[in-house]
Amino acid sequence: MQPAEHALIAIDIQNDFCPGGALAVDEGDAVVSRVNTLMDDFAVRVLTQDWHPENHLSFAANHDGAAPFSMTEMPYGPQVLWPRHCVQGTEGAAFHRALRTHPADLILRKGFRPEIDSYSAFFENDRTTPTGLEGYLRTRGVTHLTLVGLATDFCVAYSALDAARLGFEVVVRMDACRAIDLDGSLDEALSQMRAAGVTLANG
Ligand code: VGL
Ligand code: ZN
Repeated sequence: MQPAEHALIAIDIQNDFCPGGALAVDEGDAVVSRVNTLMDDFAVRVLTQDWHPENHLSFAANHDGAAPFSMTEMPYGPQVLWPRHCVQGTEGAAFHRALRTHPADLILRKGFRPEIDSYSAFFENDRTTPTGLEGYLRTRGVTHLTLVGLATDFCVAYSALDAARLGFEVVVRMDACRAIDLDGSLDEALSQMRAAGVTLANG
């Protein structure tokens, strides 16, 4: 059992990021059993859910003629245009059916504003609009985070980098994460996390 100030944050283990989903991550479902086991080791457990409205501007379909996985410029910087995924209330947005959700203390939803994407569990993609998670964790006395889930190179990495910047001690359990790996995004995310002092662990 981890000490009381250590939290487990499981990022976006949802059907659309698992095989057969709209934005499937290779072996995304392979993280489920590891996360289910890890949950018993932590006193504080948070699950996040990517949770987009139909008209979300991260969807290629909401930009005339744009192809999925192409890039666009948003007021807050470059943004990948994704296939439509994790639409609020759909089966794709639901947690993987084998994920143990009952032990979670908090389920945090993000990406619900149509005009701004939110990879990180802490800030939206402008890197300044807070989700509220920092306050939740601090008021519970949490100082150490273990991050798991999908996808290593997007929502997990952005969350880890923000958490490190906020002063949390951060471990990413690589064996309980899987990546999208779009144009070298995984290598880039790994080097950014290492440079930020995030510990990349394997079991
Ligand atoms: C994610 C792309 C778009 C993720 C979410 O959970 O990593 N990636 N939305
Ligand atoms: Zn998304």
